[in-house]
Amino acid sequence: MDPLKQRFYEKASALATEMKALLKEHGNTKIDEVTLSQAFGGARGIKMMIWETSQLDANEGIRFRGYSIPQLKELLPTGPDNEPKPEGLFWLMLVGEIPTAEQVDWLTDQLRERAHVPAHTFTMLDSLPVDTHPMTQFILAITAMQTDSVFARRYGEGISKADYWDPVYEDTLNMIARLPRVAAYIYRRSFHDSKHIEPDPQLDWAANYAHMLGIPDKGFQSLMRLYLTIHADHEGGNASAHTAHLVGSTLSDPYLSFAGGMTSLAGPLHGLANQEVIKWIFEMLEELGTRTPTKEQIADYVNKTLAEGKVIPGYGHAVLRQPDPRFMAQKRYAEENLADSDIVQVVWKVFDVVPGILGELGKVKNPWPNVDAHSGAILVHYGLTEYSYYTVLFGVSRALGVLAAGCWSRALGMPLERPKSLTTDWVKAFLKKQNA
Ligand code: HAX
Repeated sequence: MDPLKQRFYEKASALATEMKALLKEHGNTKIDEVTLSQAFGGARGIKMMIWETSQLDANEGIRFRGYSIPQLKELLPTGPDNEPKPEGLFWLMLVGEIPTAEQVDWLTDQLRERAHVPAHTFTMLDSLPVDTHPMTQFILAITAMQTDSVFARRYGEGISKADYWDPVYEDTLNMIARLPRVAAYIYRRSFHDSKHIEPDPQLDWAANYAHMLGIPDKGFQSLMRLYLTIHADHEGGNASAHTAHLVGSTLSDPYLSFAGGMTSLAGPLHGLANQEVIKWIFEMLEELGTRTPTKEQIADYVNKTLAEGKVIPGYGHAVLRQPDPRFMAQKRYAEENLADSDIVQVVWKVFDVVPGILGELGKVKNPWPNVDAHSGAILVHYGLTEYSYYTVLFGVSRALGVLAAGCWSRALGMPLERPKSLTTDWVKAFLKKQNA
């Protein structure tokens, strides 16, 4: 057994035993109450799922296995540039331990060895209209690779429940290894006349993805290490993670459950917001006829967007109530590396203007920027201007979290997810009875 798999098995076996004892003793303990507003309002805040890899605090933001993003920057093994390698975060999320540089190097090698994408995936992609949205291509490519699912094969052969975690681990590593290749292929066929770039075996996972996208700048490799780390996980309740979790609970294999998660990420209220932000900024600059708008001009444009009944993309969050630390991490990166960029400065001015305006509306619970408010401007700076591609980058990163969490779900024997739905008539009858 490989060293990561061995460690995961030890950790998961211990927690599975602990979980059984905990449920035996405290299984009927109430941890929440549900209001009608929550039932009608997108299940906000209801505690109903176990997700080991990360947890979100409304004010502090995300913590991966207890570590904040600034702590990860200090603790995780880095590339030559001082940005953490996402492989290290995956290790941390999977086994709850900060890996050594040697362990991360081992994982990078593993991913390199497992990176072969079945040829029919590319044939399938090439059969699609070239202007198919990159997220649609990404979802189809993940689904096409499902032919290689070790879990699906072993389930078909008849596997014991106790062993589900093993082929799920194999699918997880294989998929993480393959996604950059597939994602880069989609980018090059969509925007660079299918001039594909072979992987570079000298590079780590994130830098190799940057290389295959065709942006040779070392700064872009560095950005990709940061980007693919900070987008990896945001506890279990967000739409993409929750969808992957739900689909996986049916014992659909990791390819299908991850593809399901990506269909959620492709929505504009979720991951697609990263393309919407830069689209909104470009449209604003075009309408104003300048690349250096004043704060007053931006405020007028924000008010116009709101008056048209639209949301300001990149602002607001279902859980967070402070500027997203993932936004702040990107701002820190931009301040250190590209403070002179026009487009980055527009993002910072938008940050100065929007929270005040949204706050004055009185209904927006969180007027602060989320992760998607900053990423596009940095990508534009490095020449990745085709914003319809941005959510694919997010998806490659999100694989690290939801697939690690999927390993835990199968190792802990999590059952089919099946919450209860109600009709409005049921609610009315319930209230009538209450008030009788
Ligand atoms: N601009 C304008 N209005 C906003 C707003 C924004 N950025 N954020 C929230 N509101 C509005 C809501 O539309 C809602 O209005 P109505 O009552 O008229 O329907 C009201 O404020 C209350 O909403 P909320 O409780 O503060 O926010 P929700 O939990 O319902 O929604 C969203 C959270 C992220 C969906 C929301 O803030 C939004 O639409 N933001 C813009 C899109 C965006 O940036 N999405 C990415 C979020 C992060 C993420 O998942 N990234 O992948």
